[in-house]
Amino acid sequence: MDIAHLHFLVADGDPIGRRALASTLRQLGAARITEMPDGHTALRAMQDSFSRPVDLALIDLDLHGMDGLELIRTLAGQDIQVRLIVMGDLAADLMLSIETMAQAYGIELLGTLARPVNGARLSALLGHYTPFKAAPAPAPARSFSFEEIGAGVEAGQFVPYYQPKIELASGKVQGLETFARWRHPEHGVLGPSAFKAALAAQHRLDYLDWEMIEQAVRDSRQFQDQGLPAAISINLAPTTLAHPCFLQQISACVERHRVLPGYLSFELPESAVLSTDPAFLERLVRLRMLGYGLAIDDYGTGRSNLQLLARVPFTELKIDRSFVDGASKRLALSTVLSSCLGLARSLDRKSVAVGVETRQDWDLLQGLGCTYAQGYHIARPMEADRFAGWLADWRQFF
Ligand code: G
Ligand code: MN
Repeated sequence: MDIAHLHFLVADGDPIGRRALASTLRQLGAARITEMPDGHTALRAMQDSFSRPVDLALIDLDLHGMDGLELIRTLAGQDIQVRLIVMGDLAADLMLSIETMAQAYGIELLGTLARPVNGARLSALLGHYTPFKAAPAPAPARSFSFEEIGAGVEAGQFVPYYQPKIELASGKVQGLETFARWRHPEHGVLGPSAFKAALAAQHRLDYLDWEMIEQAVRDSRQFQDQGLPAAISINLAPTTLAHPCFLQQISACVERHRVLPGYLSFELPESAVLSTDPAFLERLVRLRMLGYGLAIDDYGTGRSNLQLLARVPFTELKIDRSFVDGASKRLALSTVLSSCLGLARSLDRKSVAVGVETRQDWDLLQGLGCTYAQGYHIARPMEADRFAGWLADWRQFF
């Protein structure tokens, strides 16, 4: 990794340690290093709008004046964009909490370093450096009324996009997850943020869910006829599933398209399965008895506990993107991730990591024994008729 173009700040009260660290950085290729002896001068160096901004600050936790923790809080409060590496001699669990704290403040922490600083470890942390992206232009906040959305559904403008789900151990495509997209004649292809809230406000998420189920089951039949992987996961609003006619309707739908229930699985957000409503649980049990799969989506964002989770008849645990994206670089995330995977394993369910965007995260998941992965690293959601072509490309590599 070339670090010659980066501006480093080394903040350390101990002049000997500070000089040693600066010299290690120079050996690794750093050309511009500012050294500061305490928290206040370090803060000023990062606030300085006249000189070149600091890209990466290595700060000692134990700084005089303003210690490392206070410095992190102050940087967050002032919205200063800088990457940090924190140095200290604290126990691993405390370092982990500091990482978590910094992340919660919105400060990008590349990691923590024990003293004396080890050059190889420092070099590995520098490899995690990514420059700040220019803030993307905010999408025009266009929202549509329930009537406009309804007219779009009636006009057949809502279609499922499919994202492949891959078995990590073999690279095989196990199935596809369905995402609703609105092919708007003027505004292009729109995601759920354009229509979900308006449907939810009218308690009519089921209207769109059923539009997606119908098309997904039809596509599953088509994929089977073409010899393609055809297991499909469908995201459902809990109210869609809880509707008294759901089972009858889904049975009619799969019969009409000649698709076996084993090809379908329904995804429900973690918050929904927290329900202790016996009627809802009965519904889930019936679905499983009929052969459908059941996935807990966004796992890790809610507050389900092991006790409750063990009683829900789910087949797959889908781990929320917030614990997956960047886990290979962050100990705090990978710790949570690996505990989610352990939980799935101990309950004898499959695990799915969503939001896998990099090769590094893919490798980490493979090493941790995750069952399946989805994400931009593999494929973006695509239209049904692009799946066969994508699969042919994918199979060239596996
Ligand atoms: O949180 P939820 O699983 O509902 O998010 C689904 C959305 O995330 C979909 O619209 C899909 O297009 C998008 N998505 C799928 N894979 C990735 C990924 O690897 N990274 C990001 N940022 N989004 C993804
Ligand atoms: Mn999902």
